[in-house]
Amino acid sequence: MKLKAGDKFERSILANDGIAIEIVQDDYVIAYGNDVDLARMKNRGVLIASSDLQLEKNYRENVLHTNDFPAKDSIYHNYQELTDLVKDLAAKNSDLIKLSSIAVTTEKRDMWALEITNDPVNANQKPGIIFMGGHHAREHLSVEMPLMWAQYLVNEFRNGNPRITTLLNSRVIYIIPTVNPDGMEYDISGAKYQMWRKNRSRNSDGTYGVDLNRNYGYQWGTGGSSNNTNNETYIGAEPLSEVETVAIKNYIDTHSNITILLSYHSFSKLILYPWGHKYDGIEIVKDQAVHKKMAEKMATWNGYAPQQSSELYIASGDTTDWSYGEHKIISFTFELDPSSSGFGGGGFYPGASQIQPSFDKNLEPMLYLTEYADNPYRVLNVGIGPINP
Ligand code: 0X9
Ligand code: ZN
Repeated sequence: MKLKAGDKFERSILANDGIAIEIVQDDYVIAYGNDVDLARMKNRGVLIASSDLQLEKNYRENVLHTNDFPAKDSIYHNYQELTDLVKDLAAKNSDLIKLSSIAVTTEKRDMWALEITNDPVNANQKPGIIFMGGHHAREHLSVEMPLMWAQYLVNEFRNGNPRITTLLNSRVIYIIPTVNPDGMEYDISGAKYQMWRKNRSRNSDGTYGVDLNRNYGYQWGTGGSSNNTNNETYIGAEPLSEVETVAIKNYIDTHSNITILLSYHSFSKLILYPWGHKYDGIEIVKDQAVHKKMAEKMATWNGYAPQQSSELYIASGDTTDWSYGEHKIISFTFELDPSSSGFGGGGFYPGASQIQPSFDKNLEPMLYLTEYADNPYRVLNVGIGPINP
């Protein structure tokens, strides 16, 4: 649906009403809504159009598959393929990768974490950085990025790439390809994409799903999220009510060497950083400066727009407000390609051709963040200093 909203304040009012905003334009936003959402928005007087023709066209083109990606998107990994890939990669590179299951989801799927370094025994003493994808079920491109990153690191290390050798000798890279295994499977479970966002928890009233990016425990439920179990941005019964978010929390809590976090989402081509739950910037001046400087630097490589999360709209309980708020980890959300769902953009389902270009443009940002994991504040010194082993 197309909804009237001319600034971050008007967008936040919609976010407060449980709407998951996907595209922000100067005077309107696009969001996906069910009939109840549509009626509510009509009542509010903000409904411009109930559908987006291009979106519907994309949707129709993706029909006629069963329990897997449609043929044209088969290069994307379903859960079994993802599991096979990480197990195989870890088995063949046991000197570099430790694979662990950090939780078992409601539907009994393992949530995989890879720990990649050239010195697994002393991993915890090395500066760490964490990459994750797939918080939102339909954002499949966000799962491919961390998967490709893991493979890239191993391949380039084996090829003797000196930059990667230095990185794996001096850093530990934690990769959680999907935070929402149940949701990603559900999204491809029918004859067409389900356009699903949340996980697959059974709520007390029989509805399904909690928005994992509203369920973290920092300033949880303070805005831009919904108490309504049916809504896209349902916060859950309490902070960290979900096995998936608890798994991430425990993993980060117990890896105090992690200094930087990147959570992949899609889409809109943005680089976001805290705060998301309020309009104020980060109070600690040097932390605000590091986020801003890093975001702006990364934007020169991937062409995404760097900004504070709440410039988009207020949202509380997201990953990065928690990881920064709780642990002072320098934290980013990337909203990957495409920029829109219109004019062949593809929205959540941009197709196979988008995977490699998205990885290529985000490779330098990932390398950059990893290099600075020893001390992100180094970016505040002029120039890019040498890597600190
Ligand atoms: O709303 C979200 O969870 C993220 N966007 S998405 O389209 N992938 O759902 C953005 C979260 C960024 N945080 C804030 N805007 N506070
Ligand atoms: Zn998302």
